[in-house]
Amino acid sequence: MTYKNKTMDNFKESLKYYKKTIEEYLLTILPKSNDKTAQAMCYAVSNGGKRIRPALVYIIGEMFGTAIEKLNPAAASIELIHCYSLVHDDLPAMDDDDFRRGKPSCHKQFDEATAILAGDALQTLAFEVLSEPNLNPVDDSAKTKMVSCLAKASGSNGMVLGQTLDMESESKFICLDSLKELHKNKTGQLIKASINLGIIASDKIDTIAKQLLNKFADSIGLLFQIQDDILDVVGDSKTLGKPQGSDIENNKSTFVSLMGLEEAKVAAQNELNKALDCLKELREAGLEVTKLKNIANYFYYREM
Ligand code: GRG
Repeated sequence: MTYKNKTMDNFKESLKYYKKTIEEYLLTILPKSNDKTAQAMCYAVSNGGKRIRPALVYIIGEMFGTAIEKLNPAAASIELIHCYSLVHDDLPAMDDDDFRRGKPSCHKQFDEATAILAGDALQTLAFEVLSEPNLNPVDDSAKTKMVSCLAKASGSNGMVLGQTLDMESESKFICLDSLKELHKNKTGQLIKASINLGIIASDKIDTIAKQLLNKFADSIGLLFQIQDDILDVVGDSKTLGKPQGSDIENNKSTFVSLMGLEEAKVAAQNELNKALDCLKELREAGLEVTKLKNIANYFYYREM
């Protein structure tokens, strides 16, 4: 068995556990009512995502011995923001996608107005989960830091900025630096926030470790996006849950369109190496980083 297969098989078991954990928790906080928006919210969250952002929160928490109850609200909040962003991203006014995760996108299953409302309500639910004393057991100072971290990462200087830059760049040539800036915000900010939410939920993490974890987050965020662009060219539509080649069809600048496939693969490998270098330093400082190493490799080797 190759290193790739062995690593992926072992790590997929951990991912399954994190996925089950977050999905069970999400069921406890999603609305139970029968109105259309509530149903659309449940549909958008329960349609089979990989849950890699919650996994990052759990992995960081585990590294520092933090109880799962302290991590669940943070893990849920980031997944709720991610799901809202996908619902809105699929709308006709944005990316206009009929399918998400292999199933009709939210506005196709329901209707546009309901999908907009469901996205809005998923976003507010994320902040409710973080701020509600009955739901989030961390102390008030940590709650405030979590709300601030998530708001900044998802707002007009974070993911929304990334989406704005993406819309502005449609059918235009943009340079590699602009593309990196776009994805640092659109994809990278939530990945980084996942790590920082795990850090906030955990006690006694020194500044050097925080800096290294943030550097690691920057590299895996970029790696995730480069791999996404590579998969759009070499992936298989059934596995991806969306039509392969959609970026090219939509005339998007991607790492592959700007660098070519082979160079994009090299760039992905470089980001993986940078991420692994951060982990080496963390390991030398006495931290157990195996799962972070595995998730970085998972981002590199993923097929969906
Ligand atoms: C609408 C404000 C707003 C933002 C949308 C994240 C985003 C911004 C759009 C998603 C479009 C996209 C395909 C981005 C590329 C990388 C990415 C975030 C892929 C989807 O994330 P996964 O692979 O999805 O973690 P699953 O389905 O596993 O949850």
